[in-house]
Amino acid sequence: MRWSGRQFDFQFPRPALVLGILNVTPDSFSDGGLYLDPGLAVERAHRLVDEGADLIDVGGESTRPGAAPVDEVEELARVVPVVERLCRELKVPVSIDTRKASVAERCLDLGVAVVNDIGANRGDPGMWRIVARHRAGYIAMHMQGDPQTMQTRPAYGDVVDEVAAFLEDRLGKIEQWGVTPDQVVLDPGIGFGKSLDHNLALLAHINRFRSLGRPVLLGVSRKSFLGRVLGTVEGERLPGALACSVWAAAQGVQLFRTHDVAPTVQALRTLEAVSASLGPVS
Ligand code: HH2
Repeated sequence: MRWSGRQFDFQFPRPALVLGILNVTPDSFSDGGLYLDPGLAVERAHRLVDEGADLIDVGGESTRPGAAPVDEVEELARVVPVVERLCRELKVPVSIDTRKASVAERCLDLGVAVVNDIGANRGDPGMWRIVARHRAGYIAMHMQGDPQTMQTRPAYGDVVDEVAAFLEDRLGKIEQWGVTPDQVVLDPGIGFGKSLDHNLALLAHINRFRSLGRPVLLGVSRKSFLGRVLGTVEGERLPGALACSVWAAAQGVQLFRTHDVAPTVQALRTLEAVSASLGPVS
């Protein structure tokens, strides 16, 4: 299997890929307000690459539960100065975390390689047309509802079946708009319209998503469900996130989106070293 787009071509099997998170927002749940200054944001991205990030995922709109929506002008004002520099300076591909086709298009014009679309359940195919035209990578994530309301009363019959069926359906629709499967990564959207039990069930059955034939991405970094499992506050969720990531990597998940690049890379490389020794002992 491969994941390829305009400036990148990742062939699997290979060591798991790590996306370093860079939120240039005032209100992201973890790093909100830290990187509003483009200079600090660029510096942070360089640090994440030094720590082993394979891609940098830039976001200009928080999608934490209850976050206020941001208009296109504001989102562009936040991301463009940072994306412009990162596309020139970084050796790794840059991804833009946006639900807006217009923001994706502007960033693709600046050299971004991947669109991370947490709103893959949109009715508007404009995003897919743009991704197809630029031959960009595309991350399609499942979300029930929208960030304003998604945690009010998330409900499913069977969460694993429904999320898998949704992602399969998206894959088909995306293809109809000219995006080829090798451009696409699928993400069950941990924490997006899901209760604690829904998140745990998705993690427990994460290997189910591999049967869709595309690489799978997991985003658990610092999320509140970890706090509910352990009673930990936002700054203390790294061990829980690493446990989930190692579990998922052992089930075959290939991409991890994280604020904590160095520890995540170390955990994944350790797992991979152990896995490489499976088989008869000499
Ligand atoms: N989670 C967040 C944002 N974007 N994209 C994908 N593909 N998968 C995820 O799980 C995911 C995502 C939420 O985390 P964060 O960016 O840290 O927070 P905020 O939305 O508040 O900026």
